[in-house]
Amino acid sequence: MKTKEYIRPKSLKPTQTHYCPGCTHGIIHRILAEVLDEMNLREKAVAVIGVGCSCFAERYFNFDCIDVAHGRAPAVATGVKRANPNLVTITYQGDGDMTAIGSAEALHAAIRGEKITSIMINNAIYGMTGGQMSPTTLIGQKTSTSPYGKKAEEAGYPVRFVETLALQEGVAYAARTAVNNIGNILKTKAAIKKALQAQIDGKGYSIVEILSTCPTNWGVSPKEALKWIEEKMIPVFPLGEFKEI
Ligand SMILES: Cc1ncc(C[n+]2csc(CCOP(=O)(O)OP(=O)(O)O)c2C)c(N)n1
Ligand code: SF4
Repeated sequence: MKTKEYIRPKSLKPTQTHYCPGCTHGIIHRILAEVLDEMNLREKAVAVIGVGCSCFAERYFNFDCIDVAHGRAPAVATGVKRANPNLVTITYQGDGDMTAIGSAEALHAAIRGEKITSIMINNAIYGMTGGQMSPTTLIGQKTSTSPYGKKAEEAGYPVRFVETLALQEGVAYAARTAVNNIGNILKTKAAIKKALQAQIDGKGYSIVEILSTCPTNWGVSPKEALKWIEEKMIPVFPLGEFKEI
């Protein structure tokens, strides 16, 4: 029988994470760590980490990290990159962090064509604070602040943020992927590589939005959460590359 040895990427620390069972934040951490190792970027990388369930990511990543206030990651990343253009600067943000309080910051970083890369973890909810409605919450989805289901006439439609950013001239690469199965995990890895390469080549802003689970606040099992991405999220948030220059 063929076996594969699990080797921890150098860009991840040998420690446990605090994420709930079935949360795919951890898978995305590993993908990013593998990419940084494979592209030999560990010593050049700076992750600017937003507020949300991933706010402790600096305990797990084995490269430089900065924790910043809610929504402000693109501004801090801009400062880091402009101060030292040789660094590879990555924002790691939830959908609440990026499309609610940080929407203006992200949009303007894209408009300015900042040579930074954003990774947005879209789990259609505010995970850390107990499952409140986010701009990405689906129509009809029950959350702690929409207990009868989100209504478009009250709260608006789920925001397709990465498509909006892709329209901006300063954007070099924009994609949406998911981590609900092996094929999509591999596509996520490829998209992160392309996004970082666009930054390294000085082409402009790059973003990968990743559909991710929150079984705890969706009220489903880890296995059902993977199905939930497939059946409920992907029809609303289509996967694909929206821009590549
Ligand atoms: C200015 C500000 N407003 C609100 C909060 C409270 N807060 C902390 S995390 C969070 C939600 C984060 O959700 P998301 O970005 O989707 O990440 P997730 O936890 O789902 O990974 C909120 C509202 C805060 N810390 N600062
Ligand atoms: S609350 Fe949701 S996003 Fe946060 S760690 Fe748990 S499953 Fe993950």
